[in-house]
Amino acid sequence: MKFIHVSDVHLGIKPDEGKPWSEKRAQDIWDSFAEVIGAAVELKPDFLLISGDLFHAQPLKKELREVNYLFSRIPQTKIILMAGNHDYLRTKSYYLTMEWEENVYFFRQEEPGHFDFEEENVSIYGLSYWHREIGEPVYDSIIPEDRSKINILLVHGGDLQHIPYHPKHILENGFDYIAAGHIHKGGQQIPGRAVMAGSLEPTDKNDVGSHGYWLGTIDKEHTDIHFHPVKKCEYCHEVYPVTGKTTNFELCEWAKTLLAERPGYQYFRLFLRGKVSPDTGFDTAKLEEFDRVVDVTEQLSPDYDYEKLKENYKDTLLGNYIEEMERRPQDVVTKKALEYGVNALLGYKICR
Ligand SMILES: [Mn+2]
Repeated sequence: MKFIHVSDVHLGIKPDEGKPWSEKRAQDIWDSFAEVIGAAVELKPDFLLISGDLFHAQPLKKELREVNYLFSRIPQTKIILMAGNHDYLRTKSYYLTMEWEENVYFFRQEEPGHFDFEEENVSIYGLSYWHREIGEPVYDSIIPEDRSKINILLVHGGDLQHIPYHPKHILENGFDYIAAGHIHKGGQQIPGRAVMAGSLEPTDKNDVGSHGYWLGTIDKEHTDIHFHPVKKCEYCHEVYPVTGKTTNFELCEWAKTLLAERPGYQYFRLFLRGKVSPDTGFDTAKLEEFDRVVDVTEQLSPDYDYEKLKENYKDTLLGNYIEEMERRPQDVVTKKALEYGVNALLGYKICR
């Protein structure tokens, strides 16, 4: 049996609000989902598993129509769908009144249920969120009815407020594959058996790394699963090591080179990191005007010459403070306390 596993598409989200490319990113998320459907047209998997948060919020009627149209393009594939914590069901949710294509199987209840597929010898278990949060570990206690089938559990959660679960435990209960979603950084939790799909695309500037969908084959004996990146957007965090000599021109050159060298789908958070004179600041607003620069953060600490300060401020509060701090065990806390204290006594604002 062949399947595509995808999660956390968050249709309807508008990432990087306020940035000139924000609208494009919103459209890209729809296009990426259409790309997954395109892959299904070509590869004809038996199942398309969508592990929750297909929508970023309650879907509009017209949004569901768009999705249903895409589903109609892959009649040979059965689509298994659930609502996650973002698009959780409520009585008036359009999810419930939607007239889905025949190939769509939607978990309507918060109580675990399952769909059986005789021809493929597959049972798929799951539920939909009816609440923003579910703290009980409900997945851990689901037992598949027939162990001779290929039993798959559609999962959305993994943190304390969203159905915490133990992949190993679930597999021991008799499941052959856990198709998980919710955590936006994906990966194989148990190789070939439990996969956190990750969000199809990053939805936040801190979702670094590759995003995409998973293509797998499974039978009772083995699974084979591969990640397929969708390259519409990848956030990268880049650090520039600044010194006392760094200039704004130099930083602009660096950013320009970075943007020219790296592929157009990469977007950047830039960090300026280093020890500089405590009154140094850089023109971060200028860098933030660059295309594909999401934001710029200064992580600067002052390059004090403590020996010199001690000499110049001997027998004053500042001199005594430095001496006292130097008598303490030199761990991270002491060093930070020394730096913050000196900042305060010299009248500088405290650096982050
Ligand atoms: Mn979620």
